[in-house]
Amino acid sequence: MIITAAPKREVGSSILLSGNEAVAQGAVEAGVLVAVGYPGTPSTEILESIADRTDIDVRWSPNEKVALDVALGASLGGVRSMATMKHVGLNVAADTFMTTAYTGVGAGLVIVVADDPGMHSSQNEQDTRAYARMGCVPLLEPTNSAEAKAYTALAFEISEQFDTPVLVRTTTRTSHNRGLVELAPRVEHSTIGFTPDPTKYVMIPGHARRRRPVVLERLAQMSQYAEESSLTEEFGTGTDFGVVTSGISHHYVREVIPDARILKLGMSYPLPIERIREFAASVDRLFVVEELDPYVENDLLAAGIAVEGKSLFPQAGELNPDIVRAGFAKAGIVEEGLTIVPAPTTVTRPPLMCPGCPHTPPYLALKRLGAVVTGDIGCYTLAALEPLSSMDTCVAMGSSIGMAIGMAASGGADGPVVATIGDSTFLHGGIAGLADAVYAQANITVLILDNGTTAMTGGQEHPGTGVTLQGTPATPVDLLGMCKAVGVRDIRVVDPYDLAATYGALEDAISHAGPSVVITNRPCVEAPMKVRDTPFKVIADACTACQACMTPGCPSIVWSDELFEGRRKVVIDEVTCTGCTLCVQLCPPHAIVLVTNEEETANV
Ligand SMILES: Cc1ncc(C[n+]2csc(CCOP(=O)(O)OP(=O)(O)O)c2C)c(N)n1
Repeated sequence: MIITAAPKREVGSSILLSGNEAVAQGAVEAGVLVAVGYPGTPSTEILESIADRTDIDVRWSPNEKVALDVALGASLGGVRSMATMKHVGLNVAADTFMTTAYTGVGAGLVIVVADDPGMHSSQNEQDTRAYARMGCVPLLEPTNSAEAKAYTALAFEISEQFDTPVLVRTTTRTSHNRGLVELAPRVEHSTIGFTPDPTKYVMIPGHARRRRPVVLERLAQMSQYAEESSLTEEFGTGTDFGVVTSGISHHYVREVIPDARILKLGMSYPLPIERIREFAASVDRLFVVEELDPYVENDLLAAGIAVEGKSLFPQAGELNPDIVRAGFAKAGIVEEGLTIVPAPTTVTRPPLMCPGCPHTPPYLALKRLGAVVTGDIGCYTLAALEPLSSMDTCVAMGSSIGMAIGMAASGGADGPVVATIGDSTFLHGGIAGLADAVYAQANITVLILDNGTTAMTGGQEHPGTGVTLQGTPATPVDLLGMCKAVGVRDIRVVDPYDLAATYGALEDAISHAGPSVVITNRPCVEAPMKVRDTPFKVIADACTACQACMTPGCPSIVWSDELFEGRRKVVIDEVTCTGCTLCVQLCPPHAIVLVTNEEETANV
């Protein structure tokens, strides 16, 4: 975990908190005792911001389903509990989620899901409100940090009042924006204990059939709650037009048309449909501004309420004030106006692996070996981009191994099939795939890139790291032992900084009939500790400008102004060079030496 300067939290004070910190604060004040999740942008900081609390059990789980299982178990055990994840995490937890609606809860159970419209750091964009409807689970949507705190605390109350899990949906802007939040004292909720009730908690078909009407009856009660709740708020005046909003869209509308008549939905499932009908009747035209799917819009149309929405405001991507203004201009409500969101003035740079990243050498080797690479999600996904260009697929966490099995079975791959997967992702969703590779005796190699952390999301702990989110030492999962236990017979562990050894290990593994595994074992250079060794430099006179050192795409190596036979020589940025030696190993004229080498002569 990377600890950022935590704001001081004194009861009664108002402090700036991000939406994520505010969600955590709401849970703290509501007396949460177990808070669990799996990292994923934009949700990660929720748990990290309360990891230092000794009165709350704050944990990373290996994946979102396990997190929700843990939170549900704790809730049934009688303590308020919370599970956090990004939107795609709810796909992983969906199996538990859908039936949690049937079991109901013990003490309050809140599931916080952070959507990522615009896919700033996600493999897709999806609207968590669809899950609320599918599961008949209420969903609250804060628009800012103050509401993120208040709604999260309220969600625990709703959960207990209606015996249901409650979803809190944030989006990137509500998760990451900062706003003033007034801090209240924590209200302790000691355990109410576990009350065994197999008809409620053992979802065999006979019991589940009896719970289904309970779920629907509860939904009707919650609809009534939504109609009466102060979570629905009205702003502005006028009868020409009205706007139904939720989440961050609410602020965009107010920014574009400050005095617009607005009905803001704090609870967007179930909808306060009669309240909206009343609002609609009081205006000549009704608009819905919502991010992602036409979820409210379709419900209103189904209820016979005339409304305009996605014909004006896009369904794909994030909204912003300019896009909202353009929609209202198209509708003839406002003039096309000045740009509110200024165009970025930063230089765009392609994403690259870090200098010294231990993921780089294996992909150089895989490229040379002509492998068809089914990749996975993590920092190493950058290998799909130039100059490594050595990943062929990446779909969802843990998919690499199953896809490799299928690719090999298809016979369509023009080269050996290799699945590449990080340690966190392997523990998240890769183990079952590896078991299947053994079961199917698939002719594939699985490359587990063990850098000892969940680097992509900022360096979080996982069951293989030997330490918990709260800093307690833990027994690390033995990846090698696990592969053996699953039944893999051909396993190699290799230091990825040794390019020849890495190439050799992969070449041997590929030539093995049946499933094989290669594990690389260098820690991430950025987290949990910054790994820095003596940097290297280029002896300009010895450089033949062959560009071999450029092939890994190391950001520390840049072109110099000096030419050799018309090609540009290179220099190394000594400040960012980590001393990994990869370029040294690639340099034919041995022109790269340690900066401490006084002689300025090649030493390799
Ligand atoms: C279902 C799901 N949960 C979480 C994420 C966010 N996420 C992307 S990659 C990743 C894990 C990366 O860790 P690892 O596999 O160890 O690779 P590294 O980044 O360390 O190289 C996470 C948590 C996601 N994309 N999908």
